[in-house]
Amino acid sequence: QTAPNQPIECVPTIVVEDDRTGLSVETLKRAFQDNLFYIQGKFAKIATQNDYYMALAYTVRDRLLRRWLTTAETYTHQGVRTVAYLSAEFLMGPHLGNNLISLGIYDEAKQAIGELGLDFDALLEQEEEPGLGNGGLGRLAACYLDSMATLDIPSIGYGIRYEFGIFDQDIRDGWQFEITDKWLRYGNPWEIARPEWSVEVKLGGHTETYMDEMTSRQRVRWVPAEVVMGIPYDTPILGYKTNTATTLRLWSAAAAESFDFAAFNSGDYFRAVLQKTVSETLTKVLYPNDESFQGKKLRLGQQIFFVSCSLQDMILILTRQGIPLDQFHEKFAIQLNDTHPAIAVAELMRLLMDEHAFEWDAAWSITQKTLAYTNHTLLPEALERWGLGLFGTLLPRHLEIIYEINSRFLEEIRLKFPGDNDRLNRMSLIDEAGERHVRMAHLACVGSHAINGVAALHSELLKQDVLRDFYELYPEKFSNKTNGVTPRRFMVLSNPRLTKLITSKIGDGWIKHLDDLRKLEAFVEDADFRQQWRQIKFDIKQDLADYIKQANGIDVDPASLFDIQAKRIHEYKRQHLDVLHIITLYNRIKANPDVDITPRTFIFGGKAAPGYYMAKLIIKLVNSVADVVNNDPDVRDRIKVVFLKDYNVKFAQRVYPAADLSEQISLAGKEASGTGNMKFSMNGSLTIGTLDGANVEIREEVGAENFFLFGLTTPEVYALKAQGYNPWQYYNSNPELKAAIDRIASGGFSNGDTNLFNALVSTLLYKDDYLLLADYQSYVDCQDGVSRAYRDQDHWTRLSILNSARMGKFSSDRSIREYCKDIWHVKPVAIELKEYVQAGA
Ligand code: B1H
Repeated sequence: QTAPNQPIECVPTIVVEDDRTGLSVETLKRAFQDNLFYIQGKFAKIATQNDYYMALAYTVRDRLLRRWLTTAETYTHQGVRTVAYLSAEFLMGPHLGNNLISLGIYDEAKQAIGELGLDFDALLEQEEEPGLGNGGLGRLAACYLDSMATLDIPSIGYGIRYEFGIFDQDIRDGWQFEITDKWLRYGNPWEIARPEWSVEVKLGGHTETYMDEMTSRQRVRWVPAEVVMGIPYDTPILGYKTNTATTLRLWSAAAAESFDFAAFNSGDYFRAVLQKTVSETLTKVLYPNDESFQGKKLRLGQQIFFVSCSLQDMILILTRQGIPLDQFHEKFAIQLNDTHPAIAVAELMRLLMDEHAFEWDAAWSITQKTLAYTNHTLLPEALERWGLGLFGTLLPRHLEIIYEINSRFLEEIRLKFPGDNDRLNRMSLIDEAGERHVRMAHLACVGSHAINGVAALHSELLKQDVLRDFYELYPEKFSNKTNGVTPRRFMVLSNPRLTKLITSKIGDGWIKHLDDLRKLEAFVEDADFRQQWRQIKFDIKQDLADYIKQANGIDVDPASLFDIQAKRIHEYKRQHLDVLHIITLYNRIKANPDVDITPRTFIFGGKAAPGYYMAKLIIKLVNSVADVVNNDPDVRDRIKVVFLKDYNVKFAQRVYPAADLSEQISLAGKEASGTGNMKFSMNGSLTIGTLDGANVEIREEVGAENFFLFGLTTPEVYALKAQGYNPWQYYNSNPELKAAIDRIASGGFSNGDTNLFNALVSTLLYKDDYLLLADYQSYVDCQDGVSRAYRDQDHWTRLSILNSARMGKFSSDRSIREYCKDIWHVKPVAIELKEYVQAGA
């Protein structure tokens, strides 16, 4: 080391870390200041919070570029087998915190920012999250990208770069109010546009046959009415403590430069330029309807757009690597995230045949070997079916191909089930009843080699019910892949305090091997450990209470039981059953103000589809009940009701760790899996739930004695409906139920207005498709058990610890390993970082 004050001679012995790669606190500080100056172009004295956020984001991005580029280069050189995950939604949540954790520099960055006199948490909070999804399905895609990168699985996520993601939710006078999500307003530091890799997508027009001179065969040419350009935007997906950084490639629509110059030539320059906005409309906005199908032409346009872009991109990748196209299925395993990308079956056929001169049989073999389909719902209203008129207008060539697939497919069924015409009608890709439709789930089943559901129960119901005919024809295609969630985001990032405690006891191996959480069971009898666990939960609840005070102006007691239902608002999820329980407690208090009640805070969060009236009315009901209950002196603060507005990923990360009780109360047989159920439980929440979706497996893992079960089973639901369900019977014979419904109907939460909730009340009394009334008593009894259990805090803490300890199965790493082994046959590829070349060397 050179002594101070001495002149430095020739070669300095102090090696300065590179400002774009160094990981020490000092270097991070310098890099941050550099970026503020050179990227944001600001002196600190006029920099905004967003400038600071951007400076930090670029500092982090710089540090993952080496891994990202090296990963891409390695995959290209080695021509590795790659998973292509096709999804109309990727609900990524904020990137900054997650990348800091994956890089292993969270604490260093926090210190650096702190030493610069800035509030690190406020900078993280500043990030506008990319809300490019509705709920569970989109978030699952994001968790799977995290796990694939963490497990070093060569993979690429393909989707749509919506200019407006899921709307922001405001609550005004108790009603949901939608605000456009301008997430790109201040720029997105995580993406890199790659306009040089743009592709073109055709829409509309007609087809014609022609004689191919080269092969002397008849071929088909599609003459489109419109061509749209797809521009890829790439976002790095860094795995946790690994060198692998894969890519999320999202397509943005733009006008094709080369097209429709007829307008230019005719001198109508203005109209030609205006035409551009039509193309750009395609990726403007995410459809906000979770689990309800709307046959909109623009939506079908979005689907073909991102699917065609992605498939063409894969062909280009193959070409660049010098791999012949007949090996497409060896290079790529494509997973279809529900039927939203199912048009890939026809589009891959079209690309191979019309654009690359493959014959039908060869193209079909490649298509089937490449594609696999995940079903995410049993709800009939969510199944995609496109009217033939609309479909043929937008995709004339695809419709021809689908007809051809169908005629060959029906022939196959005729051979296997001679004379079974009903079966033919049920299975046809075309629904002939009424206006004719293309059935996208059937297309996906026929065109894929693998079909899976997302939880054990759901996969069974698929085989017995919705896809029964397909199961009978192709039993070997079916399997279950129970969903999982990433513990990096939903434990390490969102619950640092619990993470630290867990790691202090069992080391940090659990973050990559979640089964290791079982080691916590050894500490359940350690009173000191339980005390620390309880204290952490309390502190987190206190933080949420502070937030609620500031956001909703409601005082809540962190010692009360935090009972949370956070998810999309949907009748089948039964938020209003939760409300009936609250009203029941309220009625008990009104009947006897001194009744002994375990103090509870009921917290709701979730968005309703803008056109889903009943869901919006449920939000209004929650807020109306909150107004009455929270302000009634008889209640004496023993129960509180809170609706947290604008529930999104960022907010969810704050909510899961604060729950004592997680509400998973869908009608049995309706929730395909659920993933919030897993996130709550991992963070030490207990669950009250039905035997639905992944609840079944969660209960198996944590033990029946550690799970609050209620309600009808799926077979009981079927039986009750078959026998003729009559909600009045429950209403008339159950005084507490009747009183709860009557209080709503009589205007008890609407200042005497008996009209406001009429739609809700009469739906319950006259239809009740989701059997709230049938499950009511069982639910309330179970909740009474919850209240008793919570009174023994030490016992409750044991259950809480056991819930976390036994959640290993629900890591998305486990799910991805199963997909890799059973469906994709893709193996990990280690990424080796080469040494940087020293400057001047
Ligand atoms: C799920 C959807 C969904 N299932 C259509 N289906 C959509 C369907 O915009 N659309 O048209 C959007 C979303 N989402 C959810 O998937 C299930 O309800 C959950 O139970 C499941 O956990 C999740 C992930 O598998």
